[in-house]
Amino acid sequence: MGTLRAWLVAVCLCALGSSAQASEPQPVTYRVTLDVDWSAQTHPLDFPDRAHLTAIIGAVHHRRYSLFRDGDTASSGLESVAERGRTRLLRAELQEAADRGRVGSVIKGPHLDAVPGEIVLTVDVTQRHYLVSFVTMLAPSPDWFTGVSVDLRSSDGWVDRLEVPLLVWDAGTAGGETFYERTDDTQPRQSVRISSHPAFVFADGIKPIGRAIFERQ
Ligand SMILES: [Ca+2]
Repeated sequence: MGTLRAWLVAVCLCALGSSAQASEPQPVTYRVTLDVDWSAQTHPLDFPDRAHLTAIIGAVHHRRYSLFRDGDTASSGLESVAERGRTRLLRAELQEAADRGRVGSVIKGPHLDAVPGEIVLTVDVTQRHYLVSFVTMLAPSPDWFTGVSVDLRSSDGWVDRLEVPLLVWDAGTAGGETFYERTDDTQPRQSVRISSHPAFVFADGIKPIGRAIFERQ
């Protein structure tokens, strides 16, 4: 009897072992298309010359990391992207978060020289790092950016397709009421908010500058 019990325990341990192995993170790949329609036709108010989007930067991460969220205070890295389109500081922050296990991988993407236009990225998510966030500066602008932060899990696995609007956000780190104006840093730093600038708010609501489409490969 004792032998049988020992044998059963061994079988159970074995089963646990194989199930643990099966749940090891297996990357799932998404193609991400940023379909940017921002133009003088869609957003005529004060539409700036040489409007463009700076290089994409972001991360695949879990919920203990946040790149931007309504009401949060921008990190120095996000400030640097939103005001100058510079990614070096945010890359360092993402690396530190990666060292702590909160970020699985850093997302880097091209800039968009002129709008409207399209950017295509490929991102790999895992069971551990299932959130995707990235940002890019609206340029020129004081501290305005667009980006997304999405959860790609579904009730039974992974979503096949997800489409989210590219809203314009104000990082709350600099003043300025026009695309060309940037006043000193706001003190204290204000919250990250969806922009209420009239260039993006219409009678029927906020108009995004495009959409991001996630397609499982
Ligand atoms: Ca601002």
